[in-house]
Amino acid sequence: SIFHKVERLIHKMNASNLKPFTVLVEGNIGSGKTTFLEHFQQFEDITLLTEPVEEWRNLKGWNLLDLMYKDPAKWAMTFQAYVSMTMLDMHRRPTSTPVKLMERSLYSARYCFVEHMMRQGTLHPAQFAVLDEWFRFIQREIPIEADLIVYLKTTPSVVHERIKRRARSEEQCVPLSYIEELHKLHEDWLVNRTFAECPAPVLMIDADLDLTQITEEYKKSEHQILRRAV
Ligand code: DGT
Repeated sequence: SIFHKVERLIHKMNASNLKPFTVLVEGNIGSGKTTFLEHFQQFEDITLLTEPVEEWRNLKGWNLLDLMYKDPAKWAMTFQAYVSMTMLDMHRRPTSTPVKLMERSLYSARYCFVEHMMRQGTLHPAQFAVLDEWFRFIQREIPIEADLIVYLKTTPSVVHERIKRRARSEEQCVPLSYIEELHKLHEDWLVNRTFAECPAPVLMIDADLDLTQITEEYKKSEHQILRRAV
């Protein structure tokens, strides 16, 4: 009936005006962020936003991820500029569900990846300054919601093995030392809180377990993520 149609429309409008409970899923390369998101596919109250890696691998035919790994000094700036844009797009994307689950964020791009490239000297200090100003500007001017961070904590050697096994072509020459550095930056940001602002409470999950056991571990976080959905 027309009444039900109007009611449904009003419900939809209300839902789109409400801010969803926003969860950022963070963790080292290969820590299982995608698998974690897939686990929550079964719940209809959750919108899943997986990381736009495919967009990074194909921008008008250009594979920015590959260019960045092959010649970081030349391409890091371009790559990070595009990562920021695609991340901001995800942060801003409206959702009609009460919960929004996002793979990574502008924060890990800045506090882990850009931070590492700056410390390594891969980014020139002037390039770093531009990216950092963009980050500060966005933080100041655009509301970025974050209510909970799920940190998939791993041991560097464990994820290094996984990365080799999954054999994403661009990542074939990723050394263990790089994974260790990224691990330290995640820890400093989310656990030790030494250099960067942490935008939400952190729920830590042991993500070293292999696929057959990890579901149990994931289930432990369902309560915290879904209680906002009712
Ligand atoms: P998962 O599901 O935990 O295995 O996650 P991955 O490994 O598919 O996703 P992620 O974000 O850890 O790594 C994506 C690739 O992009 C990886 O080769 C690292 C590279 N990368 C370089 N700079 C950035 C950045 O600023 N942000 C992100 N997310 N990735 C970056």
